[in-house]
Amino acid sequence: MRLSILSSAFFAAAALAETHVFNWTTGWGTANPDGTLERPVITCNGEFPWPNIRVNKGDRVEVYLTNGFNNTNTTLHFHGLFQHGSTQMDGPPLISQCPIAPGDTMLYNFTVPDQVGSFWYHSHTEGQYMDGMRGAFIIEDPDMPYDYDEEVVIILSEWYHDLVDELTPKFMSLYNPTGAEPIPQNLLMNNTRNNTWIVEPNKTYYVRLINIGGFVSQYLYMEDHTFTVVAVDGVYVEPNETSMLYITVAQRYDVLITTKNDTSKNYAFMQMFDDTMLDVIPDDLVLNATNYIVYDENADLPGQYMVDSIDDFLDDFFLVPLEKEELYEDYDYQITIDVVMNNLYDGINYAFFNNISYHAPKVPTLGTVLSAGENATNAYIYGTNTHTFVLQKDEIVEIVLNNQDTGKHPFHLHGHVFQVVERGPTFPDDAPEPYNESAPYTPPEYPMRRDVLYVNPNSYFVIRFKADNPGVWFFHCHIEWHLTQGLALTLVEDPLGIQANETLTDNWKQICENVNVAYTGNAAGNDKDYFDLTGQNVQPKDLPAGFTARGIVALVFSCISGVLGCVVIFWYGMADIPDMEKRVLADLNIDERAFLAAEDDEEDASADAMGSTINALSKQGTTHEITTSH
Ligand SMILES: *[C@@H]1O[C@H](CO)[C@@H](O)[C@H](O)[C@H]1NC(C)=O
Ligand SMILES: *[C@@H]1O[C@H](CO)[C@@H](O)[C@H](O)[C@H]1NC(C)=O
Ligand SMILES: *[C@@H]1O[C@H](CO)[C@@H](O)[C@H](O)[C@H]1NC(C)=O
Ligand SMILES: *[C@@H]1O[C@H](CO)[C@@H](O)[C@H](O)[C@H]1NC(C)=O
Ligand SMILES: *[C@@H]1O[C@H](CO)[C@@H](O)[C@H](O)[C@H]1NC(C)=O
Ligand SMILES: *[C@@H]1O[C@H](CO)[C@@H](O)[C@H](O)[C@H]1NC(C)=O
Ligand SMILES: *[C@@H]1O[C@H](CO)[C@@H](O)[C@H](O)[C@H]1NC(C)=O
Ligand SMILES: *[C@@H]1O[C@H](CO)[C@@H](O)[C@H](O)[C@H]1NC(C)=O
Ligand SMILES: *[C@@H]1O[C@H](CO)[C@@H](O)[C@H](O)[C@H]1NC(C)=O
Ligand SMILES: *[C@@H]1O[C@H](CO)[C@@H](O)[C@H](O)[C@H]1NC(C)=O
Ligand SMILES: *[C@@H]1O[C@H](CO)[C@@H](O)[C@H](O)[C@H]1NC(C)=O
Ligand SMILES: *[C@@H]1O[C@H](CO)[C@@H](O)[C@H](O)[C@H]1NC(C)=O
Ligand SMILES: [Cu+2]
Repeated sequence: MRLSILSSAFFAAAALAETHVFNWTTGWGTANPDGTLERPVITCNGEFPWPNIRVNKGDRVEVYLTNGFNNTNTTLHFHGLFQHGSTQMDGPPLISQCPIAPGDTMLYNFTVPDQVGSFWYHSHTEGQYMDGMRGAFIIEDPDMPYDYDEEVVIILSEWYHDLVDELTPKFMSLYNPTGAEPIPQNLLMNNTRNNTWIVEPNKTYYVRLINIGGFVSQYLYMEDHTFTVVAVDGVYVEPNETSMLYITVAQRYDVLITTKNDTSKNYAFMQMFDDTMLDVIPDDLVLNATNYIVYDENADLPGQYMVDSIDDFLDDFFLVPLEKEELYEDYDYQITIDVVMNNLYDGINYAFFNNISYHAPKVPTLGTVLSAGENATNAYIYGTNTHTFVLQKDEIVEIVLNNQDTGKHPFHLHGHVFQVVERGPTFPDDAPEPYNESAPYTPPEYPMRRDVLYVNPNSYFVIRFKADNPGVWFFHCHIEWHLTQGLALTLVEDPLGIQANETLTDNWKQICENVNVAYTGNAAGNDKDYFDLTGQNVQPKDLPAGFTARGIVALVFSCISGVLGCVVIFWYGMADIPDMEKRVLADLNIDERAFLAAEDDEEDASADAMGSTINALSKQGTTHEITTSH
């Protein structure tokens, strides 16, 4: 009797599990989401925006993704999914798959057995998602713990007028030595400005807020309504009511919003840029975007709603998961990484974990895992610039992240949600504080869990997770600009477990062959000797000794103001380096003859202007002595 009940329940569940097939081809079209400029956007089967997807827990998803671009590779990542046993479907190029070449089709085939809630999908290639290749991915819960009347998805993002392909070369340039990120033109809600949400009175809405942006965090607040947070990043939490949310890119907040009984008035739903993340704030940038909660379409629309302070946003650190998971008391393996932004030999500003800026290997890291046999447990074979850590099956891993940068960064771990053990407050620029493990501290009993967590400026966070999901998982800043700068590392979790349980599909291998990328061998593509990394991809060399990042800034200042020509600046301590001038010019790929000619013509003018550069620099606190040459 008992057996038959069990088996019919089993068959009922199996019968209900559906397979959803999507046949998507990328391409270009035009759209005008912010109402101010029609521009090229990435389309899905010729349509923009990309669809929001909805499946049930336990379903299978099969996405045939055809690269319809003629001149660029692509890939697709399903953000927040664990991909148990299917790390090859996770999406990041040269980590868990090869880039999909133009004209080629990859089948993303996976199930969603053990997760519910608000997720999203996006291209994981070259910032493509900021041009529109992204959408919501919702997994319905048959056992939803909260009551509500209706469900609504709201996607949020920033929007640029220029294409990523135009912005990236300007961003990753000698002439942008401080790594200033491009400034977006607008904030969008549901891919539009001034979004109208028509509500019914006296109803509770389950609202999935998903930030599908690539750079800026947003504050969210509503006129005379409150959010009750019930889930973050696919993890239910004890309800927490707040009037203000702070949502970084890639984060999700599921909230309950109860509408009023009275329908006579409409209300504002505000999005506000976290303008501390912007290097400059153009005069015409609308920092506060007004959207509408509409009860009566014939009534007036509200103007901007102002608040006294944005400081009282809900601090996600204090949320308590509904499903209690005790703090992992101790860790087995600790990874400590310092976030640094700095210039290399080519003058470009890169981002680093410790002294490593991520550069992709020649063989996708998963290919190395699956071809290396027993040597897959040795991190060395994955190459220097993939910054790979090998994790043992089921060990408790702690990541300590010290932010030596003055900005906030939202970090994302693929394949897991992690416990948030500690997050430091903002510290001043001149006194950053790393994590001090021996300082007395009582961590939360049931720490918050999520898959994207921001770190405060000049501060730190500490997270823990159990290495119970064999796979190759990327850990990176979700600001696309910073990922381009290399703010990423690779976790190879239980490599022998991956070998035991995962077989590459023929399609996966074909994708590699069609783009001419080997899928066996070490990071350098050597499949004879896994310990010979000759020819691996590495980051540019360091700046010459004595030459500082600030020196690059000063040099570029003097080079880009055309009147001046190029003037070489000698820093204190640099004057006695032989051929400094030649080396710096060569290092920065500046044509020496042009430089010398300009220098002769402009020497006097330069000296004056140099003075002001020096003043500007000394105002910024440099202690170096600066003199011009000759
Ligand atoms: C996907 O669509 C393309 C173009 O419409 C078609 O040629 C292809 O057969 C379809 N593939 C699948 C698996 O349905
Ligand atoms: C949104 O409203 C602003 C003024 O509040 C207006 O300037 C703008 O044109 C509107 N945009 C759209 C897309 O309707
Ligand atoms: C490639 O696609 C772009 C954008 O659609 C188009 O402008 C360009 O002409 C195409 N190039 C070729 C060689 O087809
Ligand atoms: C596509 O990826 C391959 C392999 O990484 C690379 O060699 C090629 O340059 C890429 N194509 C483009 C257009 O970026
Ligand atoms: C997707 O994967 C499942 C499990 O491996 C397999 O049975 C199914 O045939 C795959 N789908 C396609 C279209 O290959
Ligand atoms: C946002 O768009 C989705 C469809 O993509 C729609 O279901 C939802 O109601 C919209 N929400 C608002 C607030 O406009
Ligand atoms: C609000 O809804 C509840 C039931 O959901 C109902 O009992 C109540 O009368 C409604 N109030 C108004 C003012 O519509
Ligand atoms: C609407 O009315 C119901 C009862 O009629 C009450 O319980 C509820 O609190 C009211 N809602 C609001 C937002 O005032
Ligand atoms: C934006 O909103 C904030 C908070 O309500 C307010 O202090 C600020 O003045 C607003 N800025 C503009 C330009 O309206
Ligand atoms: C709600 O959030 C606040 C911090 O914003 C925190 O102090 C409080 O403990 C939280 N309560 C619950 C039940 O999560
Ligand atoms: C692992 O590396 C060692 C040392 O290079 C080599 O002797 C051995 O054959 C390798 N094992 C496999 C399975 O490739
Ligand atoms: C392989 O997967 C099965 C089922 O998910 C699991 O029970 C087993 O432990 C895995 N084996 C390894 C070596 O990870
Ligand atoms: Cu970042």
